[in-house]
Amino acid sequence: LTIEEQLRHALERDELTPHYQPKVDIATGKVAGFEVLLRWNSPVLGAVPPDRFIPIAEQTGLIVPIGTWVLRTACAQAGRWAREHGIATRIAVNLSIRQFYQKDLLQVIAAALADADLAPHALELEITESIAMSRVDVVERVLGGIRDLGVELSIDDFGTGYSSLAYLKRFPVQRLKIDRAFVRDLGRDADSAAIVASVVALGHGLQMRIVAEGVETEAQLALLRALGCDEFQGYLFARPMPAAAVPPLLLASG
Ligand code: G
Ligand code: G
Ligand code: G
Ligand code: NA
Ligand code: MN
Repeated sequence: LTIEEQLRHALERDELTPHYQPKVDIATGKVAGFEVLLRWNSPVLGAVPPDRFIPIAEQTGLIVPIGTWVLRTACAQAGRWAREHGIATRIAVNLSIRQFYQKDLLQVIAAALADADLAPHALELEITESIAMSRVDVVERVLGGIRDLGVELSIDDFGTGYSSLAYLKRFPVQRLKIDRAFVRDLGRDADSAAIVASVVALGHGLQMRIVAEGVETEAQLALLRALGCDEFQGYLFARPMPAAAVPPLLLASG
């Protein structure tokens, strides 16, 4: 049986689970938010990693219903955390380019927030540079609409695509996430430190916060702090975790 056939039934069979990975404010050490990362446990195929099934979901269009479900589930979860545990945090949901071209995307986002009773600024959407570089009229309508809802935006995997900051300046983006390839090579090659320093300088010049992803060592974190990054995410602090692990983590970390 193929991944595609199994994926078609994964939603209705309740095989998909969002996990949550903390983003930490480098200056205060406090958890600033969580990225939502999907996990698929298929009874037929076992645990299938997202870098295998997300591309198939994108090719087949299944990412549209799956993406809507992730958005609604994560918003509902954050709404419950707020009501039941007094947790005010930000959740970041990945948005693929297929969803970006979905005609009712803005209504889907607005309904997810309303049904979850979640404040718009508690939601962030992570888009890739390819989205930001798409047809300019669509980009301005959709990103402008997301901004008008009060939802935040970040550019994911920054530095791996073709966007220029001059172009990004026109979009209502609050954060840039430096791709983990640059973080991995920090301290190993001088070029990666130079790239991180440039992204920080230009991003800060555009009033954006800089998030480093894939941080695994104290040495990387020390370099990122010295280079002026604002937030980090990575195994050094925590791996993506099931929702039930989030309230205890926040209680323990103050
Ligand atoms: O969790 P992991 O680092 O293995 O994720 C691998 C890839 O899958 C990353 O590019 C991540 O952005 C993507 N991914 C994980 N969950 C989602 C999701 O809910 N929606 C989309 N569009 N991509 C996701
Ligand atoms: O699929 P839908 O009818 O919602 O698409 C809305 C518009 O966006 C259509 O004009 C369609 O051709 C266009 N579109 C859909 N997907 C893509 C894409 O991946 N890239 C670009 N550039 N346009 C797309
Ligand atoms: O493309 P995107 O940035 O959404 O991908 C995030 C992916 O990075 C997820 O699959 C997540 O599991 C993974 N990830 C998160 N932290 C680390 C880390 O410290 N090291 C590595 N190698 N991967 C990480
Ligand atoms: Na992401
Ligand atoms: Mn990324």
